[in-house]
Amino acid sequence: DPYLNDPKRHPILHPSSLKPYNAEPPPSILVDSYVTPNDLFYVRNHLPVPKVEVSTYKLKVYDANMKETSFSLEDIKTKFPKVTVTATVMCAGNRRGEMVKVKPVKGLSWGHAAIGNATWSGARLHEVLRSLGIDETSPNIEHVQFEGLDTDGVSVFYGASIPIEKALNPAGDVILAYEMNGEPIPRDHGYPLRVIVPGIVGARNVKWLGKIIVSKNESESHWQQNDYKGFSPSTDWDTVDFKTAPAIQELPVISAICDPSNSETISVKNGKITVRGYAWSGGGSKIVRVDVTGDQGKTWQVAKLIDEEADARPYRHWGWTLWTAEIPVSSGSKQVELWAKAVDSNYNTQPETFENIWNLRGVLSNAYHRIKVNLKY
Ligand code: MTE
Ligand code: MO
Repeated sequence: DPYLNDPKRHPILHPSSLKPYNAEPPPSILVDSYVTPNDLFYVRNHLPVPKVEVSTYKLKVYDANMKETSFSLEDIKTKFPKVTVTATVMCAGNRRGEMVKVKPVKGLSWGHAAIGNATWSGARLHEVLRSLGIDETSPNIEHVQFEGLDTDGVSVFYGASIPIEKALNPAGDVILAYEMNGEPIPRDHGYPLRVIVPGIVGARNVKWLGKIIVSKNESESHWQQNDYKGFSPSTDWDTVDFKTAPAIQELPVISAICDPSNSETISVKNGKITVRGYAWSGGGSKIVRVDVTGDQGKTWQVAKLIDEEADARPYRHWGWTLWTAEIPVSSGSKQVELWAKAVDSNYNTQPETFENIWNLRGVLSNAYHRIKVNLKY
């Protein structure tokens, strides 16, 4: 069993698959702290967790001529300044469980906690690349490919790529991270080194980083080419052509209600209930507003944003925004339906329903979040 060496996991995590291991925490945990604790952070593995010995670990970096340079973990820690970036990582399949209600899709049935926010410390990718003479003037480079050390035991390794523009941009804040929330990165999250690509879909944040390849082409991996892409609601498995769609990079704006949870019974105080959740947008966009309604959109309450990144510069809002809203409820009502939607700094907002964003892989599932709760007085 190749999964025998997988690490122990926190019992509170709710698995959607055991081999490979995929799990998310109860959503209410997400709003308890700005930074998600390491052992409660969702886990998305496609393969067994590799057992990496730091003493023999090497990161191999290849330039466009396939010239190899290798770095030990110590090299990455000592040859480059250590920086810390707060960034949210979200799976493209977060909230897929809601899209499935329109029509079945292929993919793990995630709730709304396949997302987490952490501080990541490590070396800046652009400094590592520049130390090898790779920069904006290098010919024939358009992508930076990452390969994980996790393998199916035969020939397949996890891989993904990002555009060179993101990788070389100092304000892109891409880092080769060896710490998560001030601790060595846990095994499930990429020990000893993973790339953190802020604002970009989780799938490109490659864990257990083994190789970096600067190249003309995108990664050839299954997960870059034939997965993690969006399609029209009318595209089905007979008509889908993965070559026609771009790989997901920056994610669209999303939000979710984490407390209360669906069908929970909560207390009404002074005619109001308190609702808490998260909001986030890809590409470094800031969350500027979250609207919540308890009457199907007749009236919207503007949530109070707990903006821990208030001083982040434009296009560099990598961390999520937690929020809280007070929603009036009509006296005596026994149940209320709550909807939440966020607005980002591009004034993009979430679609109302899943019908017209449905896609066969169930990705980019960011329609209004809707729950029903029971009221007690
Ligand atoms: N990196 C490797 N090497 N193997 C993987 O299976 N999964 C990706 C990404 N990086 C994956 C990987 C996906 S799809 C997501 S959503 C994130 O890691 C999940 O990161 P986490 O498990 O630390 O939450
Ligand atoms: Mo993912």
